[in-house]
This record gives sequence, structure tokens and C-alpha cells, in this order.
Amino acid sequence: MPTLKELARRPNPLTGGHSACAGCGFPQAVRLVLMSIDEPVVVAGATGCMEVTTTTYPNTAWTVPFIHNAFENAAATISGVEAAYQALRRKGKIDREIRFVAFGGDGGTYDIGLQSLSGAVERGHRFLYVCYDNQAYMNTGIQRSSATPFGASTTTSPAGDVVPGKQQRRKDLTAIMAAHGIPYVAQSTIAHWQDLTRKVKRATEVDGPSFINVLAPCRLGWGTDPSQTIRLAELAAETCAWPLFEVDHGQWKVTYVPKNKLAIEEYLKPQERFRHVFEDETGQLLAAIQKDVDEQWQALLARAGLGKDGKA
Ligand SMILES: Cc1ncc(C[n+]2csc(CCOP(=O)(O)OP(=O)(O)O)c2C)c(N)n1
Ligand code: SF4
Repeated sequence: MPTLKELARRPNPLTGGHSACAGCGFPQAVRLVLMSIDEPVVVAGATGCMEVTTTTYPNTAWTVPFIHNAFENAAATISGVEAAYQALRRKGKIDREIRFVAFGGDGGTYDIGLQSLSGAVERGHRFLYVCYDNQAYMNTGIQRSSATPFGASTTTSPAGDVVPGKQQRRKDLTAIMAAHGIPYVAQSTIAHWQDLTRKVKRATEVDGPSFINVLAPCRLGWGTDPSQTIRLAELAAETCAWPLFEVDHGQWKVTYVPKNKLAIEEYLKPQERFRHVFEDETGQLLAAIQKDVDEQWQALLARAGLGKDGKA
């Protein structure tokens, strides 16, 4: 696994000059993922903030081959490219190792692109799909997605007199991908660079499809200070709102168990999208969010064969 110094010396796959907001999470996800791969890569990207802010014609911030896609078909495209590569290898026209990576936001992955992603991994193509999850459709105006957590306010689940933010639980896409029985599935964040780079290395080593879900906070949609992006991703793991784990050939492993699991309010308080939670004097909404996080954390620990305290 590369050290931080080695990573910093590698060519930058996504240069400055893109138009993502200051403090946006996805550029760190893209850089950490691609800088962890030793082989040349071909990248496909679904539309969303990542594509729109990095590829405004006639400019591009990408220094690696990048294929534009519609919202719904990044996985289908990259699986076609991988199939063509395998055919050319069989014919002896290409003899070097190339890795294939698709990126999509949560809207493009949990929702609209899920069918093409499910099909591509079921067919067994060797590629890595990375979801940069900022928990809403940010590019088109912060609409709720199925990745938006319970209680968060978005423009289509606005907290007000009628509803206190989104009323449904976040879809557990990482578990859905694991249910496909593919060789490698993991969850990480942009703050946990060692965890993420190790997982990318493993994902690109396995001979088949792999999937990594990376929490990448959005300072605009979350209503947070740009300087706090990495801290928020850390707090997501410290509170277990976004646990770090992997499923390697069917084996579930929690890759980070906080020594002192923090209360969920530590993570929610700096975020404007949860402001109403702290205006509710009954404390019921905060308690409901805490209960939901705790239930999901306990279910994950059980899946990984760990006790309620996170120990074997
Ligand atoms: C089929 C289809 N529906 C809607 C759109 C409009 N659209 C473009 S980007 C986007 C939101 C993308 O959200 P997400 O995938 O979460 O990425 P983010 O913008 O948050 O990075 C939408 C709704 C589209 N391009 N195609
Ligand atoms: S709106 Fe959010 S996801 Fe989009 S560029 Fe800005 S910070 Fe990044």
C-alpha cells in the first residue's frame, strides 16, 4: 500500500481548475481512488456534480481517459469497455494490464443507475465502481435521494410544519451490492485515506467486479463550513452513522470500531440540514435518529460476527 508521501508524489488524475465548490468532498474521493491504482485506468462517470464541474466543454480537469455518460449508464459503459479490452487481449492486440473504474453520485448509483450497475456486476466484468455518496441529488438542487438519511432536510423533503425532514431510512446500497455475491464490496470515507487506499488496492486486485461506497460530504447540500468537510466524514465514522467495513469474498469485516462511539448529535450539529432536529424541544427526532443509527450499527456488528461492544 502506498504511503501518504508516495501518494502525494503520484500524478494527479484530477487537476485544479474544476468548478466544484470549495470544500467539496468528491475531488478527494476521485484522487484517493485513482492514485491508489498502479496500473493505467479508464474512467467512466455518471452525470452529477463530479461530471458537470470537471468536464465543462472544451475543458477537462481529468488527466486520465474519461468517458461521459448519462445519469443511468456509467456501469453499462465501463462493462462494455472492459469486454472490448478482454477481446483485444485474447487477440493479442493489447498485452498490458489496464483497470476500469466508474464513478457515480448517490442519485446515479442508489437510484437511477442501480439497474445498470446490478447488471454489470452480475455479468462478472472486472471493474471497480465507486459511489461518491453526498446523500442527495446535489447538482440539480439538493433533492432527496434514497441515500439521504432519515431526518435530513432537502428541497424535496423540507423540514417544516408538515414533515421533519426525510421520513425514510437511507437505503443500504453497500449491503445490496454485497448481496450480489461479487468478490469485493466496501464502505469508506474521504477522511480515512489509509482505509480507502487499502480497499481500492484490494478491489482492483480481485478478479471480478468490485464496489466501494465513499462518503463525500457536500458543503452546499449539508450546509456546512468548507473547512469542516474532512472532519464531518470523520465524525460520520466516529458516531457510526457511516460505518467502515468490507465484504471480501463473502466475509464481512468491520474495518473501524470507534474506541468511544460518539453521540449522533456531534455529527448532526454542524449541519444545516439537521438544524430542525435541535429546534425540536421534545428531543424525539434526535432520539429517533440515534435509535436508527444504533440499530444499523448493531446489525452490522452481528453480520461481522462481533459482539455488541464491537469485540470478537
Ligand atoms: C435520467 C435523468 N434524470 C435526471 C437528470 C438530471 N440530473 C442530472 S445530474 C442530477 C443529480 C445527480 O445527483 P447525484 O448522482 O447524487 O450526484 P451529485 O450531483 O450529488 O454529485 C440529475 C437529477 C438526468 N441527467 N438524467
Ligand atoms: S454542490 Fe456539493 S457536491 Fe456539488 S460541487 Fe458543490 S459541494 Fe460538491
